[in-house]
Amino acid sequence: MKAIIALGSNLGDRFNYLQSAVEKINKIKYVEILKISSVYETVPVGGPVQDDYLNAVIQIESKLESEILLKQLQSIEIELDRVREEKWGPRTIDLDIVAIEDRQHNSPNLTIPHPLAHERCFVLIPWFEIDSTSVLVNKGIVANLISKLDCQELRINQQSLVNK
Ligand code: A4P
Ligand code: MG
Repeated sequence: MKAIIALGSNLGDRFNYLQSAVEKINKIKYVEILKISSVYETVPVGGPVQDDYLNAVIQIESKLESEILLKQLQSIEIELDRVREEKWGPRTIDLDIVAIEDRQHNSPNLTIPHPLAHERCFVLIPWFEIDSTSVLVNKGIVANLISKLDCQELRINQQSLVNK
């Protein structure tokens, strides 16, 4: 299955955390990275006053069951110094499953698609960049969702993530 994973960091060496996450995701058994977006500098949405984020999106091919994929991503978050203090608070790395093809999943641990993806420029713009025809199940074409939002504040960062 093809899945979209959103990466975010606003604490410490933000680019390095994103790059390390890419490398660790690529090492998960039965997961292969297919596409990587640019890195975007973004203003925090919600939560306490906090520093700006670097955000990116990757497309992966995953043969894992979705809850197992989530567990793998959460263990990478822990390896990369993630401490859960407050909801939407600053974090070294956040790895969210945005979508898995046109699948829907609702369990106490996992909601797919991610319930806020449709209203977040920092998810939709990098997703559109790597797949301009993408569709968010129940919400519509990503390009149309973007046209309803004000995404002016996103800035492309000059550093690029590499798949190694
Ligand atoms: N969970 C449920 N569905 C999913 C999913 N599709 N992917 C559960 C990942 N996790 C999912 O997440 C809390 C719980 O959500 C997990 O235990 C998992 O079982 P968390 O990562 O521990 O906590 P969180 O990230 O603080 O909460 P949440 O609701 O995931 O927040 P978001 O939606 O990730 O928002 N502004 C900018 N500019 N850029 C950002 O990246 N990120 C956030 C966090 C807020 N503002 C931001 C950004
Ligand atoms: Mg999260």
